[in-house]
Amino acid sequence: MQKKLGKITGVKKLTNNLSLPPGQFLTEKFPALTAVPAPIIDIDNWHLTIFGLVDKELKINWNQFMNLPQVTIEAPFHCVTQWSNLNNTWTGVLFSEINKLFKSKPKGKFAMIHSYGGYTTNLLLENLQEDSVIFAHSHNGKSLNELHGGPLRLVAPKFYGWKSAKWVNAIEIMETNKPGFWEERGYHMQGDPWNEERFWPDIC
Ligand SMILES: Nc1nc2c(c(=O)[nH]1)N[C@H]1C(S)=C(S)[C@@H](COP(=O)(O)O)O[C@H]1N2
Ligand SMILES: [Mo]
Repeated sequence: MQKKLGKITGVKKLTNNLSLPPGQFLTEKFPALTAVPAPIIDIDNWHLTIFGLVDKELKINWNQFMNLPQVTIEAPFHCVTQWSNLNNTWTGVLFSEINKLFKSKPKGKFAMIHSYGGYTTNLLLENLQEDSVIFAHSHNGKSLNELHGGPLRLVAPKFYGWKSAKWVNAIEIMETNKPGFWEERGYHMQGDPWNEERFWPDIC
């Protein structure tokens, strides 16, 4: 794996790192959770594809990704199963940076994140564009291991952990908001921990 990094542009700190959303408890642990076994990914064939409602489909390989401007963010992580870990740093490329490489069509308001192995999760495009949303290859200064989503995962710290898709391989820009893997099984379409958006409103 080539480890040449693009220019590191600084450390961002999220506000409210030090408080816990309602119904969460604090842990120092970071359990690895996966709905399906971790996929085996060959870095030489790895791609991040942006498709759907875009002017032109974009396919980035590992070296191209690593040469994009890099940042480290400090962010909390809140799992819907109620554990929160507040002290994490993630290094990688902000979605807003990747967004400079393609143009979504005006009707494209939603995104589906697709992972190697078949996992999916949906987010509003405007939420992906927030400056806390990072495609991370490192956690607390070390390369992500395969259980935590290596080589690359999404981290969307303002949402419950299931939105932070591990092993990402594509971003689909969509006109309508479609449910991903857990959203189809009853998890909330938005997943804001500060509003306790855990499950579909009618089954809470
Ligand atoms: N591809 C994929 N990404 C995933 C999951 C998964 O099952 N598959 N689980 C999600 C859930 S529910 C959580 S809480 C976080 C956990 O991240 P971790 O395993 O690194 O702790 O990953 C999320 N991303
Ligand atoms: Mo989770």
